[in-house]
Amino acid sequence: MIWNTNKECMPREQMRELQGKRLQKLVVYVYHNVPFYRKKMQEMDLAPDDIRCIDDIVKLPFTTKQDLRDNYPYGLMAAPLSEVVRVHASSGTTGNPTIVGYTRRDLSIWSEVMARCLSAYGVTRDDTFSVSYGYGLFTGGLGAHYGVENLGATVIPASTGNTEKHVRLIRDLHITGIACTPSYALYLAEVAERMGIQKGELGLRVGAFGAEPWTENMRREIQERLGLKGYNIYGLSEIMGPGVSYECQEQNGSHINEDHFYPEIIDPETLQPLPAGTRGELVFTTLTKEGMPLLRYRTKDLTSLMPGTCPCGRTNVRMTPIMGRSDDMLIIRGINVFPSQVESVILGMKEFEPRYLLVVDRKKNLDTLEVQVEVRRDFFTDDIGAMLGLKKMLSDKLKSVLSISADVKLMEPNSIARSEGKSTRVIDKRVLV
Ligand code: ADP
Ligand code: K
Ligand code: ZN
Repeated sequence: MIWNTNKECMPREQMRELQGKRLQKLVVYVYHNVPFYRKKMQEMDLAPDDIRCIDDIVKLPFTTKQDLRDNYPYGLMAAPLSEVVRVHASSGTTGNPTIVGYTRRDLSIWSEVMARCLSAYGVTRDDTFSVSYGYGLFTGGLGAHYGVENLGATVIPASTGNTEKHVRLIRDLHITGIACTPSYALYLAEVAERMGIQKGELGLRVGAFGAEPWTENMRREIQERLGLKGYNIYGLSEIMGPGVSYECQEQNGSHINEDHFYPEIIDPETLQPLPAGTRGELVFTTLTKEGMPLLRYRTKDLTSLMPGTCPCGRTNVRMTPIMGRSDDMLIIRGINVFPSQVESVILGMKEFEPRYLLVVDRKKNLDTLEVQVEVRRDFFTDDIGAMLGLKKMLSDKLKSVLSISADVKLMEPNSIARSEGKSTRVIDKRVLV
């Protein structure tokens, strides 16, 4: 099911032309309405006229999260506040939060791209869909909400919290779809199991999972325990919110809504564009946004673009699953480690719950990595020999994948904190020193 065949299946040449036209318009718009961009362009000796086609995008300046913070709260807004009808903010653990603003047209484009995603997952007007991303300043809740309504399915604005009640609602209201973080999906499964409610009774059919990185093994685990098919949804508040890219039935990469969000992959060190198919930092330009348009925003998310056509018929470029953010890559004893690598190993072993925490520290000038992981109830025993065997098995696998040794700490079932939103996977004690 394709929501907007015209835009999702556009011939490549035509798409590039459309992107070029939109970019030209955008550059004129920000030049006149955002002093920050005008100044940057003037410093680079760049006039709006210099941008004539989409390939000229590489001439434009980058934008970073720090730029958003420095211009807190409304400095990067291009539309006057009288035209802005909604504001969201991203969590931002340190410093100023990042504020984003939407005009009426921005909101309508947001629900359009969300409807494209949901259609690709096979959601129809006959579905009843629970939105279990947090409602509020976070973009997940309201973003998904209006997408479901736009598509014409029935939205249940469950948000997070009160998970037992939510499980009963899923069963009683015949909820067939759910949008939430993959961590919350697992937590929901766990609560339903504890309540003695079978996945068949729940009747869930489709899940839209995102807001944090997740692996294929995590997908299998969630699908198995909730009895649904789980699809990736990607987005970030600076660019729009959820709905920037989405998986189709092929589940081989996520199609980018590139008529609105133009993607580039750059080398995060040199800032040079990388050849197609190479992994690097994802950069987006908002081609149509009015409220707070951004030029070449550096997401810090690491992925690659997949050129070529998809059997689903969509021509929009796909991105591979996010392997992590350049800022959550850990450097341990000089080796790059991503939490997602640890997740893959743990979720590939039946003895462990999909619950883990990485604790990084520095002892006697040497980096240490401790991997805490919950053992499944059926495998947790008093038999020390068995537990040591389990520990060794995981250590060996981690060593072969990460190329450094980790100190495995086996934890009792239910001992690692659950999350309703994005999970905390890493505690890096080195940054506290
Ligand atoms: P906050 O900044 O408050 O965490 P955002 O929604 O803006 O809220 O977070 C966006 C970030 O979440 C992305 O840049 C990316 O790192 C992560 N993210 C979102 N969707 C996915 C996904 N499907 N897979 C991996 N990471 C994701
Ligand atoms: K947000
Ligand atoms: Zn496809």
